[in-house]
Amino acid sequence: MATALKNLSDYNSSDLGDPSSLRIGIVVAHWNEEITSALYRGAYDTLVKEGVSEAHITTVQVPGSFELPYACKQLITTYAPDAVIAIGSVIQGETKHFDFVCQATAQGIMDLNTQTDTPVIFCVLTDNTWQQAKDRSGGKHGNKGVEAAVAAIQMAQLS
Ligand code: DLZ
Repeated sequence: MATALKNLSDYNSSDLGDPSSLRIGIVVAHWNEEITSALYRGAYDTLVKEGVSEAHITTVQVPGSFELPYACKQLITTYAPDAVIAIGSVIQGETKHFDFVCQATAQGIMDLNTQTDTPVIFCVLTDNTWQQAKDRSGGKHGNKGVEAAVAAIQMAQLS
């Protein structure tokens, strides 16, 4: 089973069932756009490769990761997706902003998972350096967007 692996980038397609009827929302933060666009591409391409119809994928862009929970909630209300993927990249700076943005984003997304019937996948990188973010968005540690798409397909089929 794919979830037995530490890295979902190594998933088996046969574990994913039939995703052809699933409706997936994606919310992507503009901040650190080079990283988030690579994550988005990894997620989108994986959804389509595994059989999700492009017509069933709705994408919304927000300014930064802090805005992800609000937009995910709006998407759940207006589009009624089977799962939502929240994509962001927070990179450590010289102030405490990193801690507040990471904490608020993670808590907001967790709240949606417990307070709505729609799974929201946490595809927010929280890195100390730009290189660490590059390594996880299509570099030597794979692409966490791919993993988020796999998680979304699996969680969407739980309900
Ligand atoms: C302000 C801010 C900072 C300092 N760093 C990041 C970051 O690394 N990644 C990210 O996604 N967003 C960052 N932001 C922006 C906040 O998420 C948010 O968009 C603004 O505070 C406006 O609410």
